[in-house]
Amino acid sequence: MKIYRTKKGIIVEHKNKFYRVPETDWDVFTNRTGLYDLIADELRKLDNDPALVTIVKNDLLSPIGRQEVWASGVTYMRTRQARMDDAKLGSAIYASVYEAKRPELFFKATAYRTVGPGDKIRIRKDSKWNVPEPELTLFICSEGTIEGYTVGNDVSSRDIEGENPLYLAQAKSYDASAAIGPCLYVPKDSIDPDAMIQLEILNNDENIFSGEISINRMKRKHTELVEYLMKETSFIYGVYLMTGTGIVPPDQFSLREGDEIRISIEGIGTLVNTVAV
Ligand code: DO4
Ligand code: MG
Repeated sequence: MKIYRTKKGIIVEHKNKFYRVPETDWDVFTNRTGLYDLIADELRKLDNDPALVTIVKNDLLSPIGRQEVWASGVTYMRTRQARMDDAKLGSAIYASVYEAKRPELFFKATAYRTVGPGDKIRIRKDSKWNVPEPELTLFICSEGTIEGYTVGNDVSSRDIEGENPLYLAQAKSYDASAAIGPCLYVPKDSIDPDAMIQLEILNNDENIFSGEISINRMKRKHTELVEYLMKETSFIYGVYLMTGTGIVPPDQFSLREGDEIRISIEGIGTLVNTVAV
């Protein structure tokens, strides 16, 4: 099932039918253990309304309430190598964190710094090398269980991080640096372990980069990332966790104002954003 946050309320798509749910608070509706079964049961009392498709098409908001967005780093071999190449002060930390028991986890964005489908994401004015990072993003409820998934974009400044890894927070966290959407995907069981992530970047409707990777290329298990995230930190509304990128554009590529970024993950859908400065 897919849960959409829209300007006209919360809409659930389940088995090709659309339902408007009475609950209006996103966090109350989503932050529950066993979410799929709870919602499937609630839908039995509601009527399918095919007209809701129009709202889902035209009035989508980012699927976030009061949650924080966190992110994982260096979880794919491809990004381990790219970051080792970029690192001006030495590449050892990236090799070591890729192998280490403890994963790299970092705070990415508050809800108000996170944009949704069709919105503009931003690149920093003080950076010359900016890239999208298309990432499977977990939704974890406050009890610590993975209840759903969305598509995430961990927009990053490669030159700022490459200059000094202690600049990571500046390379990663600024206004409109994170995008998630188009929905919260809540499958009955876990997401297909072979699901593909696809990235396409367009400029004036012309494709300027595309890449793809399967989520099965990730070095770590989702539960392992969640275990570390929740060790000493509570998330009273639940939390989003981006799981790292395995698609890295070539070194000469940098995002420009007006570029359109399309990220698709099988089962979830496509997140589309344009770039602003
Ligand atoms: O180590 C820095 C961040 C890595 C990251 O964002 C990623 O691997 O996706
Ligand atoms: Mg990332």
